[in-house]
Amino acid sequence: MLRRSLVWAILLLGVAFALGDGGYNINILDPATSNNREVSKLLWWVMGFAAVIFVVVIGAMTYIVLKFKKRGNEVGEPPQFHGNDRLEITWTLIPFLIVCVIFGLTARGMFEISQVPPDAMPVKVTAHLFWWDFEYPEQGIRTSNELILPVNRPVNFEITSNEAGPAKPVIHSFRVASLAGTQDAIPGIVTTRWFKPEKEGVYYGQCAELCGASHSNMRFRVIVVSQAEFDRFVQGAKAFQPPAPTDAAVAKGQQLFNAQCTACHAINNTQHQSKIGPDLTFFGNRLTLGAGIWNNTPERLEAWIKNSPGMKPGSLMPPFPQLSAEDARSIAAYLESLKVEGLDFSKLPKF
Ligand code: HEC
Ligand SMILES: [Cu+2]
Repeated sequence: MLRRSLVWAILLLGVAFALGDGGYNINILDPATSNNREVSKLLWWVMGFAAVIFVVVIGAMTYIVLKFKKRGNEVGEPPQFHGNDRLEITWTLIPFLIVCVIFGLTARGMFEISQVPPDAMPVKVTAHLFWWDFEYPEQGIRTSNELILPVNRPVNFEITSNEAGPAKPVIHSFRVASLAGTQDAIPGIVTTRWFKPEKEGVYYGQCAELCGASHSNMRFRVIVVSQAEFDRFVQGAKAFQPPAPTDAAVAKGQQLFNAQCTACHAINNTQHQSKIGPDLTFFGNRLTLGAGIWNNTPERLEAWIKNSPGMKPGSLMPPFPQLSAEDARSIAAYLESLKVEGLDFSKLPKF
């Protein structure tokens, strides 16, 4: 019985590992920024020392056990001795030197990481229950849950936590395994962190501070694209106009959206600019839904519109049971039609 449950547990764990990251390679040992390279270098140094110490200690133990084991006809206690200055000084000095080397490497890494390049592009990160807001002061645009960045340009993040609605803000933490370590988002305080992404791709981000019922569902993506693609995205976002619907269902969706949803959601260049909920400008280009937890499909979106807290525990978006299935479908169709043509992030590699 026990053995069988063990086998099942191991099997399930294996399956969870195989499926769990949804194709993402969430790994600090595969850094895509100079900062993370510093950190993983340090990790390798410490691992190297640990490996040497392991071999020396286990080797010495094995040697002593074999050399001093009881031989056939020996009786009584073996000869006792006390103290060995040379040995004691050696085993104090070596660890001391190792700690000095690790200290030096750490200090150097911390210094490198703390130097913000002067040409860094500022991005304001605001963590909310349970989603992420990104503002680009230089470009004058805003995105939510998907942060689009140009490759090879340093970015300086100003990170905080706030709620525009009635809920009280709590502490969250900004983390993208391959790009940056963990930086807390604290209400009333702005913390900073910078990095320079070096590889185009979609990176997996996750809140790293227990913040409530949907902490584990508080994810995001960092989408790193070429400078040309980024410029196209900024142009598209600034000039964005919700297309005038030609389809009757989409027109109905737009009307319902403007009546029911714009108290909390903004779309660029319309009079709807609330920041209580995520920005939905060109939602049709989005890869994900619900702060990075599902792929963005019309079916999921429809279900989300009807009952967001039912899909994501603690979601501060109210359910809309009064909307008929058809109404929800037309709102979903309207949101999916909000698109900048020619932008497609779905083909980028995942990290
Ligand atoms: C009271 C404020 C409020 C209203 C009204 C509201 N929402 Fe939301 N909405 C939110 C919040 C808050 C979230 C983020 C929830 C989360 O991910 O935890 C959200 C998330 C979303 C998302 C997911 C965005 C993303 O980046 O993944 C969509 C789509 C959405 N809302 C559509 C709608 C539609 C359509 C309506 C109208 C039928 C609506 N919302 C009404 C507050 C609101
Ligand atoms: Cu959080």
